[in-house]
Amino acid sequence: MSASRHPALSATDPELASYVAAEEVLQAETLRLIPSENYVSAAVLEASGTVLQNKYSEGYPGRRYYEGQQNIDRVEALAIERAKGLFGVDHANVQPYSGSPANLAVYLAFAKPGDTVMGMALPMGGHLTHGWGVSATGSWFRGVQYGVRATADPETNGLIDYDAVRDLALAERPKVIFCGGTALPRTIDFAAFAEIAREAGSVLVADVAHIAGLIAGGAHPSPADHVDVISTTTHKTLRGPRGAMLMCREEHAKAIDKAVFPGLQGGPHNQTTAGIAVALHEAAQPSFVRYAHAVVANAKALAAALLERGFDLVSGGTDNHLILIDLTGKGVPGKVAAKALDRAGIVVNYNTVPFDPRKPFDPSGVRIGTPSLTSRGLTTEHMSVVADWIARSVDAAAKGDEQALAVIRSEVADLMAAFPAPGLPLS
Ligand code: DSN
Repeated sequence: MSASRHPALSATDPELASYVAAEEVLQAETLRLIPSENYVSAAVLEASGTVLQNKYSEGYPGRRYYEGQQNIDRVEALAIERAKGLFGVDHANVQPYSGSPANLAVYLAFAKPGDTVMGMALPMGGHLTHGWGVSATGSWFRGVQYGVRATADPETNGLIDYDAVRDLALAERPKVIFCGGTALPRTIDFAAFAEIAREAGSVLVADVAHIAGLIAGGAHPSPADHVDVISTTTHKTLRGPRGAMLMCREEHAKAIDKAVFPGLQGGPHNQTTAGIAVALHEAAQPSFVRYAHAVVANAKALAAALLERGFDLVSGGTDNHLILIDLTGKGVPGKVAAKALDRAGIVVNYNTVPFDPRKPFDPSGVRIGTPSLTSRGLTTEHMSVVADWIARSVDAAAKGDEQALAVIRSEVADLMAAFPAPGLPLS
């Protein structure tokens, strides 16, 4: 970080400033493929680092426990109105600190400890907070879990088994059903989940953290007409600061608000609320519609290029921003591949694949996505180069060829230098 960009920080704490500067270089020079990450705009960065940081604001706009909220109320009301408009919902709460607290608030609103709750199993592509055992949501509640199909038919293999979801829901009658997840490359059928939840008498929650930006931009169907609650983080495809929102029908508004505050949290992070408001404004622009569709087009092109290079993709491809690669056939464990890719300047995360025989800390797959590279302006014409780099890196990992990884790293840095990253001064 140059002193002119953050003069006070550089003067006060040069050591910390040097770490931020190094991260800026890393984010500028590398090809970031983690599907839950992105680049926020300079405007979102600015809004997230303001004097709004200095305020305590327990309560909601017009109903606070502290005075001096004239401006904070306006900021939060603006974020709420923008969320309601963008997602077509009756009510929005923009205070959850992040996705996990947001989901905890949903349980607090609709279930009691010991109640049965249902979600997709983590190794199948769900999330810890969807009732998985090591999470509080799987120990304070009785979590029952669904997964994806394992069939010989490539048309259905790796897809959510809606018949099994229905059978489980009707057998268990969970208080809450979560749909959505963190490693789902295919479109979620919210209407099918709604039908199941109605039959089972369950509250249906769509956790759209990964695809919120695609929904906002019209590149994935919206759950708004089908579910009771929408839970989302704000920092993935939505391209906002790290935070979360809960949105719902009017009938659930009081329960959701009460669960977030005072049920679970204290004062909202007002500086984050401001960043969310800016991100929602950006996501309402025509350019964001183009962005959301470009994310999906890039992911489909990248999936096709990987298939051509002999990669095995869970579900055979993607409908959204995310691709889950099963590396079993390549003979390279996911962690080994992820670390080699990192040395090649390509940032991914190792990930379980459905029915993974390996352990979560040493799984068979890597998870990649296109939100960040699309934010930098890469298009479908670049995806064969990206697939080549991935193929060469995995090959180099198998052979222990560090020189090959170094060559790829320099090629990656050369291309990325031509595509400045939003919010970054370097590149
Ligand atoms: N950690 C997020 C992800 O990477 O998908 C989910 O919470």
